[in-house]
Amino acid sequence: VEASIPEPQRKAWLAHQTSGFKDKDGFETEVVRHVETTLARSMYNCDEQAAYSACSLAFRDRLILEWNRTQQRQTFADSKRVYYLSLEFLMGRALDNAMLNIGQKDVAKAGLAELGFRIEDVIEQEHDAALGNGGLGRLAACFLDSLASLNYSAWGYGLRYRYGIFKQEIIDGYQVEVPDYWLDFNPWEFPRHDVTVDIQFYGHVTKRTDDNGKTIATWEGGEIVKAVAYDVPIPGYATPSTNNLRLWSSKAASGEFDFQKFNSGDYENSVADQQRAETISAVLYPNDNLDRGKELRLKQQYFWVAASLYDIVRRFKKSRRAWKEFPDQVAIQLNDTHPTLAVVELQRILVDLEGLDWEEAWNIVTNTFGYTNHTVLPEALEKWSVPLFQHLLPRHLQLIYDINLFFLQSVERKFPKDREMLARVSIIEESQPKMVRMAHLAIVGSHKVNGVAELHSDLIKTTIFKDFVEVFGPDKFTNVTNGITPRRWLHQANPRLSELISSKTGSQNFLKDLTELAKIEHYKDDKAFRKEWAEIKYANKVRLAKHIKKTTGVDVNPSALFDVQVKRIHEYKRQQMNIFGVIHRYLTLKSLSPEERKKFQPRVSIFGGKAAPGYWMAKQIIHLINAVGAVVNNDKDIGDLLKVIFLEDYNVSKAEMIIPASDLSEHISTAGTEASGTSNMKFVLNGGLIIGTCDGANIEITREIGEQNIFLFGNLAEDVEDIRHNHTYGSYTVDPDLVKVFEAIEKGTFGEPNDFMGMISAVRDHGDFYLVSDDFHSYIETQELVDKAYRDQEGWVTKSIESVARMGFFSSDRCINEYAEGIWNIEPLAVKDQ
Ligand code: GPK
Repeated sequence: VEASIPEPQRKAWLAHQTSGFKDKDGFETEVVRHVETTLARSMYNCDEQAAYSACSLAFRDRLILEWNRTQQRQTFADSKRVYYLSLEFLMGRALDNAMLNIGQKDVAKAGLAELGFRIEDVIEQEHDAALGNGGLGRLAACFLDSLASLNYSAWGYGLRYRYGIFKQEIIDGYQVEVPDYWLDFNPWEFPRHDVTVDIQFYGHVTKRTDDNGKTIATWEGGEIVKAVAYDVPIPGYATPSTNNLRLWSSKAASGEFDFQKFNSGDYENSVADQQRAETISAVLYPNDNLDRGKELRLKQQYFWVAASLYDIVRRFKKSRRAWKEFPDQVAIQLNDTHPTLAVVELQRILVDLEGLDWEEAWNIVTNTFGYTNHTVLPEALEKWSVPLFQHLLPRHLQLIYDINLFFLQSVERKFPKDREMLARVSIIEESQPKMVRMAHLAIVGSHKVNGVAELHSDLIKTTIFKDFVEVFGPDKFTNVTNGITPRRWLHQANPRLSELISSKTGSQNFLKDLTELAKIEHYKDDKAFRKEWAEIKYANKVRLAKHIKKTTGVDVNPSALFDVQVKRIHEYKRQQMNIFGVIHRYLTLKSLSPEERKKFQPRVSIFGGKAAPGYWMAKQIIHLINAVGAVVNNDKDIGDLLKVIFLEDYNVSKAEMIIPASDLSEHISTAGTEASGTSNMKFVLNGGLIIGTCDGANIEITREIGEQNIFLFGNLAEDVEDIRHNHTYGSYTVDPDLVKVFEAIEKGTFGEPNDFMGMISAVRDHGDFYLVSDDFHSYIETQELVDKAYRDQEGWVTKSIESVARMGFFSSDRCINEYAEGIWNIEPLAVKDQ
C-alpha cells in the first residue's frame, strides 16, 4: 500500500497515519478543531449537540483511516468476499459503539469532562439509525459487528431511507405515528457522489437471433433512476478491521430532469419527476412479518438489488478472473426473500450482458447465493403479481419463467407424472392473478437455505418447504441459530456487569469469545460477587424507574419484580395474553383483603413496541395496555403491588436501557410461530430470567442454561395444528379465568368495552388462532411460580448468574462463523496489529 503512494504526497500521508488519539489532550484538540472549523461554531456556545457532533467527527476521522486500510488490505488479499443483502439494518446509535470498539471511550470521557460535558449526555444526543422494523433488521446489524470483529471481508448492502421506522407517540392511550426524519446531521455516512449506478424500470424486451442462432434479448425503453452510494464505516471490536455498509439513495438520472418541460414553463412537472425518483428510497415499509405487495416496495427491491449487483460485479471484473471463478470470490447472502431479485439480476447480467450460456450462468448463480428464511407465517411470505412484474421488470419476468421451466423439468424427471408436486413447488402460483412466489425462487436460486433456530429450521423442512427437501435432498437445508453481539448487548448496554465479569474472567476477552463467560460460574457462591451482581441489577432498575417517571409520570418501586415484554406488537407474539394475565392479577388482588394482599409479590409490568400503522388489532392491544395502566396505576387498593407501564417508542437505544433492568422478560409466542427471537438472548445475557413458550431459540436457551433457570409453559408446536383443527371443527370453551377477564373488560372496568371487543372475540368467537385461551391457565400458573421463585432472592441470583455463565453459544460471532464455514466458504483475513 505504502509503496503505491506517489512521492510528493508520501510525507503528508505518513504524518497522517495514526488511527487512535494519543491521549485525552489529543482527543480534545480534535474536538475543538471540529467545533470551530467543521461546525463553524465557537467553544463559547458549544452545547451538548455540538459536542456530540464534534466528538463523532473526531472518532469518524479515526475510523475512516482504518476503513481505508481495511479496504486496501481486502483488495490486495484478493480473497473471497461476502455480501450481506438486507432491506433493513437497525443500527441504533453509532458513537458509543465506535468509542468502545476502537477502545478509546475512556479517553473521550476524560476529554469531554475537561470540556465540561458528561459523556452519557453527549451520547444521548444521537438520533438512532432506525432503518429496520425489528428482529430481522437488528440481526443484520449484529452480523455487521461480528463480521468486522472477526476480520471477515464483508460488505453490507441496503437502502438509505430518508425516513426510518416511524416514531411512536402515545396519545390518550392510542399509538400515533410520526415520521422519523433522521438525516439532518449524520456524521456516520459518506456520500459517494462518484459511485452511481443507473437503474432501469418498465420498458420492453426485444429478441433477435445472432449469427450462431443464439437468441439475444434486449431490455429497452422505460425510465432510468440513479442510485448514489452512501458508505457507513463498521468498526470491529478490538481489531483495526473496519468494514463497509453501502446504502443506496435514489435520485433522478441526469437525463431525466426534463429541460423540455422546464423551458416550456412546466417547471412543476419537471420537479415532480425528480421527486418521483427520490421517492424510491424515501421510506422504510413499517411492516414486520407481513407482506403487502405494494408496487413501490418492489421498485425499492429492484433498485437496491440492481445497484448492489452492479457494484459487486464491477469489483469482481477488476480481478480479471474467469466468470466461473465468481462463486470463489463472491458469496451473497439473501436476508429473507426481499433481495431475491438478485438471483434473476445476476442471471440477466451473465446471459444478456456478458453472453454466457444459460447453464454456465445458472451454475454461477446458484453457487453464489444463500437464502435465510426468518418466518413460517404465511402472511409474511412474499408474492408479487405477474402483471405487476410484467409492467415493472419485463425481462426479469421472462427470466423467471425460464428459470421455472428448467426447474420444473428437473422436478418432473425426478417425480414423473406428479402434477400436484409440480404445482406445489412451481415459482409461479396459478392464481388469479398469477403470483411469483419469492421464497421458491430464492430456494431454487441458492445452494443453501437456512432457518434461524433449530425448531424453526426443522419446521421449514417439514412444512412450508417440505417438497423442496424431496426435490433437492436434505443437505441443502440447514440451521444457523441466531446470535447477538455481546459488544452492544453487554459491554455497551451494561458497562458495570461487563466490568464485573472481566474482573473475574481476568480480561475483556470474553467479549471476543463469549464462551469464556463460563468462568464466572465458579463465583456463583462468592458472597461479594453475588452482592455486586444484585446491586448492578438494582441500579439498572433504578435508572429505568427514573425513565418511567420522566416519560409517564408513574412512580414504580425498583424493588418490585420488573416484568418486561418489549418487541413489535403482533398477535402471534401474544401481548394480548400478557395484558389479560395482568388483568387477572389485578382482579385477584382486588378480591383479597388488605392483609392477604401484603403477601403478594409486587410487580411492574412493562410493555413496549410498535404496531404496524395498518394493523388494527395490534393497535387495539396497545390501547388496552394503556387503558389497564390508567386504572391500575391509580387504584389506591393496589399501590405498589402492581403497575402497568407502556413505554413509548421502543427502539435500539431504549432497548439498551430497558434490557439490563429486567428481572423477567416475556417470550410467549404461540409455539411454532416465532422463528428464533433474539431479545430473549439479550435479556438472559444481562441476568434476567425468561418466561416463555417452547418456541424459537427459547428451546436452545433452555438446553444451554438448564431447565431450572427458565419458566416454560404452554402447548407444544407439534400439537398446535390439532388444537386449531379442534377450534374450527370441534368445540372449545374459553378458560374460566380468562372468561372473568373478559367480563371485567365488558363491564367497562377499563373504559369503553367496544374499544376492546376485537381482542375478545378473536379468542371467543373466531377460533382463537393463537391459542391464547389454551395456554392461559398454564401461563397464569407459571407466573405464580415466578412470584414464588422471586421471593427467594438468593435462589434468583443463583439462577441469574448460572444463566449468564452459560450463554456463550448465543454470540453472533459463533453464528457468523457458522455461516462462514457452512454457507459462504470464507475465512477471516489475517490482520497484523499496528
Ligand atoms: C421475521 F419474517 C420476519 C420479518 O418480516 N421480520 C422479522 O423481524 C424476525 N422477523 C423473526 O420474527 C424473529 O423470530 C427472528 O429472531 C428475527 O427475524 C431474526 O431472524
